Amino acid sequence: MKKSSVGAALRRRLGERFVDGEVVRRALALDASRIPPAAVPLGVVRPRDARDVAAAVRICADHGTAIFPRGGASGLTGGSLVSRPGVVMDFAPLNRILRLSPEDRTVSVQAGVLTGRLHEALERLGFLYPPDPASAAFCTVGGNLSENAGGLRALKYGTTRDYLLAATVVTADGEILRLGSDAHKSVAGYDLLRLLVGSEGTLAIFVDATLRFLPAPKAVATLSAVFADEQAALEAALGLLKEGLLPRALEFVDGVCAGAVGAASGPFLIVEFDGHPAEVRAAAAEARSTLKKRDAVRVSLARAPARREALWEARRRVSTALLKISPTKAAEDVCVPLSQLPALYRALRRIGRACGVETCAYGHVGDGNLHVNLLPRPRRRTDGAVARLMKAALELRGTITGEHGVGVSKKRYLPLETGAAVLSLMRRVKRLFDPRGVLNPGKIF
Ligand code: LAC
Ligand code: ZN
Repeated sequence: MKKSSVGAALRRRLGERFVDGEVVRRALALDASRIPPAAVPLGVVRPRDARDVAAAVRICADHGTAIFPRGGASGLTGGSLVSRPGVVMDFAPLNRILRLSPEDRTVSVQAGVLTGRLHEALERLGFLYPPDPASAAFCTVGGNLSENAGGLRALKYGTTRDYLLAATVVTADGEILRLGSDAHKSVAGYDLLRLLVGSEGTLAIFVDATLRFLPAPKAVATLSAVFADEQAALEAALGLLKEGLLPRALEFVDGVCAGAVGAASGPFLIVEFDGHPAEVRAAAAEARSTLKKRDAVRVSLARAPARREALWEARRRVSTALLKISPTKAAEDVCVPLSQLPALYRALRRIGRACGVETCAYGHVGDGNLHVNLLPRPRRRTDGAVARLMKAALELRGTITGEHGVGVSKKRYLPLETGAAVLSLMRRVKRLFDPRGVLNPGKIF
């Protein structure tokens, strides 16, 4: 079959669920990474169900045409970027919550459901779906699964992977598979489901998923603590964990990032506890005294929901607010063992000075995960500084990415972390799942 006929074949099979107007094609070539797309896609598939996904994949595979699955496109490493000519598969129409079972503590959702909508649906019934990426208002469950999204509550509750029980996926040859089971535990054979989680759309496409959830905690308390300098804030964060406290969120925002969102006059921590009211009260009191002992300039307890919301809203906004300061910023996502966080922050400052780049950082310090941003002056590049940062994270026994994935932007650093033998095994897994290389090509490798 000729390449030029792929659009016609998709149109024949999908009718109006295949669109190829220029405005749509151009808009859907991009994602939040702001990496320039390599091509404008030749069309966009808007599937109605798993059969549409499978049919479109089969047609594309027969033509050797690349497919770029797309959820909220909020990824920061180019996961849904159109990185060569091909077709975008837009999951926006697959946005239904299919089944919510309080008895089973499970919910089945289509891949295009917004994570924030899932939160709301469960909260209304007194439940909690813990994974909470900062982009929850506009990212999707399918995207979260593809990237194994972490977010603001991973310290206590883990990441997206820990809540997935089963999924319907479409393979590279257009087969529809059901992986996992609705039971909360299963060790039946290889855990293919979790191999797909975080595989960035390169092994198979998530169409729907069954997730487990928890009862909502009865109480939540949120503290913010402002510090005179960043090292003091990081040491205080580690101090809380050393005391044996387990906040559900332990977030750090340095002075530059705090200024960008107008939240505080210096670096600050957000510490949030949940659980039984008495337990939460005790933990918050202990955290408050630890923070004060560890040089916090000011500690406040956000009691009113509006105050808590304002704090979290500012925190969620850091990434986009930094774009206003530096539209060409590099947004990195290194993660190190907890004990190495202060060393990582020192390395970051050193790298910034050596490379003449302004640096700042914020993020999930309870997980050792810093979102380092490099803010170059106009027309200056950040590559040298990024390479040094990756090396520093690896030397500190960490990883090049804690939650944003490799995508396009970290490909060149992946071999430094894995080594040749592990990378070669990963490539063989990719070939086994996708011999023709049509699923989200140009990502990870
Ligand atoms: C955050 C995103 C960038 O935590 O991961 O804000
Ligand atoms: Zn994050």
